[in-house]
Amino acid sequence: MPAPFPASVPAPAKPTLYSFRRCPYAIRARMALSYAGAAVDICEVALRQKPAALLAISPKATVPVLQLPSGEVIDQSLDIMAWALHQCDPANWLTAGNPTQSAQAHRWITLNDEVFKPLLDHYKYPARHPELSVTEHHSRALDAFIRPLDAQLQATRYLLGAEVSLADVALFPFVRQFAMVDQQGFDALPLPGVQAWLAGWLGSALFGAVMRKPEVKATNMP
Ligand SMILES: N[C@@H](CCC(=O)N[C@@H](CS)C(=O)NCC(=O)O)C(=O)O
Repeated sequence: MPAPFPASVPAPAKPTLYSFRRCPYAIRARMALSYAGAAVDICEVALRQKPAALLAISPKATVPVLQLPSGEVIDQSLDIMAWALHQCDPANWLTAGNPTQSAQAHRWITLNDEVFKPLLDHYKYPARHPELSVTEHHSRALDAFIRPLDAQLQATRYLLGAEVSLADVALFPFVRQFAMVDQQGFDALPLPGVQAWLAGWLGSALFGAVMRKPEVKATNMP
């Protein structure tokens, strides 16, 4: 639930998104905000040195966090996506009016966030999880998530059918990370549905726009 500002933090004139460029949660939030045409200032955060303003409005200190002029703080990526799509959803990513599709989207997102994300972290950082080999971590992520995803994406172009939905946008940044751990190995796997779907997202104008590097501010070097 959006929380009101602590009294000491002034509300910004424009919505401000505290973000980290490569973070999959932040990517999904920026995708939805950009698609919705929401005018947002992006504040790129160094995760090792988070700004005091972010810590003041969201002590849990994860990104993304959206700070609104109204005095609300939205500090979960899915809530930021929902906020954006309630402003404007021209292609009906929310599948409004279709409860079956909404339930399917919810199931995919839960599987991603609660099952796949921990397995992805184990695969990315096997030294922190030495109970299994990297190959075993890879297999677990494949079996629990990537293969079911591939089966769906061989059957339908997007996760819920012929059209893009919230689920596609919420999931692909995590699959991107999985692929990037061993790109050649990923490309060689028999996953035509996931590979084509991921390539489509990575080549999209929307993704290109949200991954643009933040401008480096000019300094007064002598
Ligand atoms: N449930 C949160 C998770 C966000 C999250 O874990 N973000 C990571 C970056 S990818 C983070 O900020 N971690 C805190 C840190 O690294 O200090 C959401 O959906 O927004």
